[in-house]
Amino acid sequence: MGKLLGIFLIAFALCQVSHSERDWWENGNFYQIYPRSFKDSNGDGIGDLNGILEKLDYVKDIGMDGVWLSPIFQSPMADFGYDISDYTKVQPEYGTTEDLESLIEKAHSLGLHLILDFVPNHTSDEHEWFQRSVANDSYYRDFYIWHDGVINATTGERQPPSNWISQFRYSAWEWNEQRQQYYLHQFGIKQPDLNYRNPNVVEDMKNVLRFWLARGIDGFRIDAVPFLFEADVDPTTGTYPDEPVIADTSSCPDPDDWCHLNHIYTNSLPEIFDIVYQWREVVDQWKLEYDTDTKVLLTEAYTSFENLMRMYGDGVHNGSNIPFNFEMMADLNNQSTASDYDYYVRHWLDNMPEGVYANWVLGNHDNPRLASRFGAQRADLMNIFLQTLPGIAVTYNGEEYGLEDGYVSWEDSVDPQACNADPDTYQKYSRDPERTPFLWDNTKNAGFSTANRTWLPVGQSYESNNVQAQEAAENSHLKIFKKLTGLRKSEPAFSDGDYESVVGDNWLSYRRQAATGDAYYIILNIGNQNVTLNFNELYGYVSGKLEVVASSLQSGLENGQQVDSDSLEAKAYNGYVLRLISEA
Ligand SMILES: *[C@@H]1O[C@H](CO)[C@@H](O)[C@H](O)[C@H]1NC(C)=O
Ligand SMILES: *[C@@H]1O[C@H](CO)[C@@H](O)[C@H](O)[C@H]1NC(C)=O
Ligand SMILES: *[C@@H]1O[C@H](CO)[C@@H](O)[C@H](O)[C@H]1NC(C)=O
Ligand SMILES: *[C@@H]1O[C@H](CO)[C@@H](O)[C@H](O)[C@H]1NC(C)=O
Ligand SMILES: *[C@@H]1O[C@H](CO)[C@@H](O)[C@H](O)[C@H]1NC(C)=O
Ligand SMILES: *[C@@H]1O[C@H](CO)[C@@H](O)[C@H](O)[C@H]1NC(C)=O
Ligand SMILES: CC(=O)N[C@H]1CO[C@H](CO)[C@@H](O)[C@@H]1O
Repeated sequence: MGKLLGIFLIAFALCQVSHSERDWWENGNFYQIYPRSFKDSNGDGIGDLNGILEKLDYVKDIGMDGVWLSPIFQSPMADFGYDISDYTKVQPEYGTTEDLESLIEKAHSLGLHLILDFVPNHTSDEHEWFQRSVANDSYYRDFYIWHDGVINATTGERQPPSNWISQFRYSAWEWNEQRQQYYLHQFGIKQPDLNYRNPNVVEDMKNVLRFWLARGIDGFRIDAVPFLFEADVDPTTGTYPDEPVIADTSSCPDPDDWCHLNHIYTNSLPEIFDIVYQWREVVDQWKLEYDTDTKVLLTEAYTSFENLMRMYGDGVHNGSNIPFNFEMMADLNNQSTASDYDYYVRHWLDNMPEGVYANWVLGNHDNPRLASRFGAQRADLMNIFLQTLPGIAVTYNGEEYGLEDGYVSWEDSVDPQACNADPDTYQKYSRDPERTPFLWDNTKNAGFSTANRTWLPVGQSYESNNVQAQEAAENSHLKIFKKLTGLRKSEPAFSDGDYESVVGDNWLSYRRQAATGDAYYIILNIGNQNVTLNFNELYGYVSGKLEVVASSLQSGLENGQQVDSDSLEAKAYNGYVLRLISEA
């Protein structure tokens, strides 16, 4: 009796601590909505903000805490909204600022937090700032990176100030007739780079953050952080330093390709950290001043692991709350082994600084959907993995119900990366398949839109497999997902527990155990063979029965069912979440 009471008291005390100190985003579930494809409310074939508003209950229902929207700002759409012409206006096809305000209000009424995509690496050339900079308007003159160019000693002709190449091929410098100077564009010609060495640019971009904070937004997902700074003019030469050609040009022989150069002067410069720390100060300051919920920063940076860790903060300054962890998305594939899975979990957990949260991203709008990358049989396994790791889980819309990539013909392709290729090769480059419309139900266009033509085709059959059907089914990918997000909310083992793993040939098992002693056991059979596992051997002291808490759709097991801990059959491609039942 005395012993039991003691355990109860300890458990109670720990629960109190963990629940009162847990901020909304810590160990939270984040959902990426691709607004063009989520839900169309006005029948023009393009998803919009009011469509998202209609479906926000669904987002809440699947267990999300935060939602980030891919760009919705005013844009000529040369790059689907990554080319912004006004940071403080909503692109009309998505709605109005008032629609966004209604969406924020509805999100807050549901306890959801809404995050906007912030694209600071460049503006559109149609942005008023650029127009004024071209006109040599004094305040805007140095908002972008301008240079006279250099005179070629041999030809006597003017040429760009350095050999820098755009990500979209060819020189990153474009001559402007009106201003009679070159401007820098690390991406498209229509996307001039802002000059972050100009304090007015830094301040005006902070004002963009404040503009949306004042409208209640809960944070920002910051795009392309490594591209924010380039080396400054070399005072001895008066021009910019050339970047060296890569050592082994056989991997990228074309001198017009971005990959041909080693980007030591245009990528991941040390200055990028300071600007992220400054943005964090802006959002932290806002919270203090207006006593709001915590505002968060999510950062997108394809850079070195060391740089990602530094993005969190440098011990003096805090930085990104969630420096996106793309390691698994980039490096796990159909051939990965169980030890690869385990490696990427430990790599982050073991190296992140004190007092921060890990985060895991398995999919986004730039990569094939999980069910297509790892096989539909592994759709639940990947979600079990994501939802049972310590830290923050980020889900790309559709992955929760095992959505696969849609088919998009050459004629229907719209992604510039696909259109720059040809009918034979476009599928290798196209990101359209992972951007096809959401499958809500079995009505016209899967309930996405009433239009006769949608911006991308629906892309797959949806008559029997859609959100509504999965909600009605006795079991489904969606129901499994909801079970998992529910566990994260209710069980300290998932919100606070440690990670202890055992790696087999083609299976990974780990235990999540809270300080209270509550534990869950996960098995991921990644391989194509059934295996029988003995928990008593794997975890030493376990013996008795295990209860199935959740498992892949095709496992043949029901939640609540009991299995023997000394001979558990884990089927090929299946994932399992189990709990030990004490012996009676
Ligand atoms: C000068 O122009 C020639 C001819 O276009 C070119 O081959 C050479 O690389 C240029 N020199 C420099 C220093 O860029
Ligand atoms: C832009 O303004 C600066 C400073 O007033 C001046 O030196 C320069 O000649 C102007 N350029 C053009 C193209 O008008
Ligand atoms: C950084 O964040 C930690 C944890 O929230 C906090 O205690 C600390 O005061 C912050 N530091 C700064 C410089 O804001
Ligand atoms: C991955 O493996 C699964 C299972 O073997 C298979 O169904 C799927 O087609 C594979 N996917 C890819 C992209 O290779
Ligand atoms: C859609 O197509 C149907 C049948 O061709 C036509 O009657 C209807 O007017 C069209 N609707 C729109 C919005 O174009
Ligand atoms: C795994 O076991 C199931 C039955 O439990 C069986 O249908 C299936 O063929 C087995 N798979 C392999 C690869 O042996
Ligand atoms: C990482 C990255 O490249 N982010 C965006 C920066 O801007 C370009 C051009 O608009 C986009 O294509 C990228 O997605």
